[in-house]
Amino acid sequence: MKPLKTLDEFIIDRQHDFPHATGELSTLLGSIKLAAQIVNREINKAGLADILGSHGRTNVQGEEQQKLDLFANETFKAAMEARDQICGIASEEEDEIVIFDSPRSRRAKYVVAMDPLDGSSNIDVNVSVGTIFSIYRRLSKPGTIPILEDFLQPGERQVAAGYILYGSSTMLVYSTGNGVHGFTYDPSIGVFCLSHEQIRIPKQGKIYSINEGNYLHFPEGVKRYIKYCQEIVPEEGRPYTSRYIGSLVADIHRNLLKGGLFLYPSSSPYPRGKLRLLYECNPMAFLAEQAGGRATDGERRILEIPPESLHQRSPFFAGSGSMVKMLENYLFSSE
Ligand code: P6P
Repeated sequence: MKPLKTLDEFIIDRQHDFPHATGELSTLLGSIKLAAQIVNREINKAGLADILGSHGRTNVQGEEQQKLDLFANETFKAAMEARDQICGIASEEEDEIVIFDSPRSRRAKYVVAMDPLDGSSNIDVNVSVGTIFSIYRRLSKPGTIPILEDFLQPGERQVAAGYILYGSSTMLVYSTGNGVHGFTYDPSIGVFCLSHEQIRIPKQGKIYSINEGNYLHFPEGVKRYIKYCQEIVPEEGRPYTSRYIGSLVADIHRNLLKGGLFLYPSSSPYPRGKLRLLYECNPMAFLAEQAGGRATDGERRILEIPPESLHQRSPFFAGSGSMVKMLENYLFSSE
């Protein structure tokens, strides 16, 4: 039997990878783990408790807020604020940055961008949903309150990023820049156990993930790539398989493990793409690259895009390196 290692033990082990680590990042990851356990419990009983359905308000995205969206947002905020390791948060559910103004929080050196419950429209039909988080060192001086610029950093400056997938089992997957590691939650003992150490995405996959309902709106290069995936070329493993859950964390997680390419292009409904740069594209791009894959907006490496606003959107293509390369050939070719 493989030795059992919990998330806490792994974080402490890996903390020694950072000679100057003072434990703050480890404590912050611990608060995210705690919030994930609480949100997981609510999601698992959502079908029973009166917590399903819309809250009757819309968020800054103009999307109807589900009750669990707000529960998850408040839970992650409270858990992270309590540990005094971050001075503020940007959240999909918050119009502006949330400042933690206690003397201890002001001294904290990290900020977090998060999507507290991504894919929440799937909750009512029991499809996997997820939490996505992205951690940066603040640029402003400790001892002051955070400023917008602390959050508008390119993704390559992330200190850590990860997601929690509330699926058939609940998993926490994260990277601090030394590979991607996955932990599966055992609710009977209340711990996340190391189950996927050093996740590496296959260089070439046979899965493409895209909402083909928007096909008519896609850029020509994307349309040609989709046709490439569908061509019958058995010696190259084509046609590929189309797999699209409509929940970013679930689609990315499957492709990380099996290989594949996730595509959310710009389209007329979403001229700059649908996915948000700060708390969806950047953390997922960080993980894809840390697992040996790639992530682009079709022109630039996602992690190099300089953010201009908290909730800006971006076209997003991420996954197996060879598949991203093939897509780029179609995006850059003119015929
Ligand atoms: P569409 C969920 O609403 C989400 O933000 C992501 O989780 C998911 O990848 C995407 O939108 C799905 O969008 O337009 O295909 O329903």
